[in-house]
Amino acid sequence: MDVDQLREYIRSFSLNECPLGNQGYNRILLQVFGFLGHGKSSLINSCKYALLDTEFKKHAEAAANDGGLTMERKTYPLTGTIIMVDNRGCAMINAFEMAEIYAQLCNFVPLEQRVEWNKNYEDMMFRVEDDDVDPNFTDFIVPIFVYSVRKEITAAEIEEIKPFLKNCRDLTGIFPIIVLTNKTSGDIAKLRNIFEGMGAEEILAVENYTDEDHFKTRGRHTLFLELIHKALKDVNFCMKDQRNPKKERAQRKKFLLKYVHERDKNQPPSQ
Ligand SMILES: Nc1nc2c(ncn2[C@@H]2O[C@H](COP(=O)(O)OP(=O)(O)OP(=O)(O)O)[C@@H](O)[C@H]2O)c(=O)[nH]1
Ligand SMILES: [Mg+2]
Repeated sequence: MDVDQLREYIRSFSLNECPLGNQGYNRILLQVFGFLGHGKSSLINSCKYALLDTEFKKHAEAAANDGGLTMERKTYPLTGTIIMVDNRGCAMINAFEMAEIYAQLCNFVPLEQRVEWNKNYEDMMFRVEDDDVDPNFTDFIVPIFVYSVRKEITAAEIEEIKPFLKNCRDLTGIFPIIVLTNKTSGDIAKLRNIFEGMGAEEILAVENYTDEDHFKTRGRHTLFLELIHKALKDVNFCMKDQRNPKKERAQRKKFLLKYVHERDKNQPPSQ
């Protein structure tokens, strides 16, 4: 598909037209995850730029350095149905931050709110209970994992990313789409291999549109539209099967509480 066809496909995508209808979902959340400063916000800006094709505008604030700029979970609508979510990045994946990442993935962290780390089991349980008051089970979640080619991936990171990707798959039914940013600034082939080795099915290498360089080309626009298109193909594939949004939410809740419980069991008691 060329740029115009991709754009048209994305703009006209409707959950109602999926093989078995919308099955109770009313929007698609493209949830963007990744470590601090790897280009999550810039990816969202790039997707908006490629889709809207007006002047380049920074919708999501991108950091001037590596500093953990995005602290809130913010939404950026691409169309009436498709929304990108800028999740809070983490400095180093550890059990505490990881639980929060899962809470964001599973949609138990309210959108447009600051994300706090370091919750204990009780905090997490209360959060989930609060969410039960007005549960959201109408979002179809597609995970996207961002990693910058500029950063040297470590063996420890690989050990942490691998189970995360698999859990994302189990929780959403979709293996996260990998987006390698800064593609001209490192060994892209090596990183691609590493992610393939972790089971990744779709890997896209991009050079995000940034304040410094937002020179638009057909190839660059196409890649961002292809990313959204791939996500929609995943949605379409999953929607061929009978799904139950309420049951899925219950499963995510069980996973989250079990995860936090296991984590706290392995922590030394606090002083
Ligand atoms: N050259 C180039 N710079 C990029 C690319 N992606 C991001 N950047 C730059 O890298 C810096 C960090 O990017 P952000 O988009 O803020 O990263 P983030 O993952 O949202 O960061 P946090 O919200 O802090 O976790 C910014 O200065 C961006 O302009 C890319 O693909 N190429
Ligand atoms: Mg950000």
